[in-house]
Amino acid sequence: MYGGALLPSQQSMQLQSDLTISRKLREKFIEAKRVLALTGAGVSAESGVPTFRGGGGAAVWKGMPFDVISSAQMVSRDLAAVWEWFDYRRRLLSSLRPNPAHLELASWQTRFDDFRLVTQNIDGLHQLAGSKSVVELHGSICRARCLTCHARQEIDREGERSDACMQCGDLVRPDVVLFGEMLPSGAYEAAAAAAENCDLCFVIGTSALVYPAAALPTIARDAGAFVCEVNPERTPLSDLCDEVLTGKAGDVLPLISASVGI
Ligand code: BJW
Ligand code: ZN
Repeated sequence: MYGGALLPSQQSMQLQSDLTISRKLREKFIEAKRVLALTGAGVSAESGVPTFRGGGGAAVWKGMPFDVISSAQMVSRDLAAVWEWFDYRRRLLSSLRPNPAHLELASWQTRFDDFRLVTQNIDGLHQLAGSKSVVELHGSICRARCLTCHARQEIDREGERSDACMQCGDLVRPDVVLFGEMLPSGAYEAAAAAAENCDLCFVIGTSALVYPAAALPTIARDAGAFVCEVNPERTPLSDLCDEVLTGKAGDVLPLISASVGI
């Protein structure tokens, strides 16, 4: 049992910050059976992973906007440059650790009957925090994929990687979803099914600009779920959400749990 019963007089709960968790969200959090959390780059920001957009600008690598270097066209045109960009980021990641937001989400997987964590992040920090069965919509920076036979191979976070496929010897590319590419087979379908079936949906640390991931909260809302956004900034989804918690994920997610006494 979770010690989360609400007292009738409690309409909402003011926590040790300006943040107020509504009574409705607390009730949903206690009662929900099927919960979906969609995460984006903001959830890893407090671990030191740069976001793509925000602060009035977008990520740039050697003068190239990230949507140019992280594009399908660039894989065809200059695979070496694409690898240089991903190798740089993988090395940067090797010293970074999960933050309280990743850890809180990992603890939620045992709290609900059915908890689905769907991430747009490729950094593997959810898994390092202990989350299992994470749906990775945009792939992983810790895998490579063969250009010819599509076989996947793991890349050591800290070590060297091979340029060649272990199955057929052809060149490999990062196993990530670049602009204009399809999502991995089954990943979006699994995420959309979770959105259609959830009682409660959290949208955490995403600008909600990239599709089809950005469509998931709308699917959940249309199917009757309570949708809660956690982000220091407003996004195009804010207006459709039942609750918007303005703040950093590493502060807000532990406060949600604390508001129901766990
Ligand atoms: C905090 C915080 C803290 C800060 N706590 N929060 C429909 C309409 C229009 C276009 C399309 C459409 N459907 C498809 C498209 C095309 C395209 C698309 O969406 N384009 C839009 C940009 C217009 N989509 C695609 O191409 C997708 N493929 C596809 O649809 O296939 C079908 C198809 C194929 C061919 C033709 C047509 C259709 C694939 C998208 C792949 C995205 N890939 C990237 C790069 C991955 C590799 C790499 O890492 O380099 O994935 S792009 C980049 O954006 C990355 C992210 O996963 C993704 C989302 O970004 P995210 O996570 O939201 O991060 P930010 O930086 O944008 O936001 C951070 C947020 O955190 C901010 O809100 C901050 O406020 C917040 N924050 N600190 C909480 N502490
Ligand atoms: Zn191969």
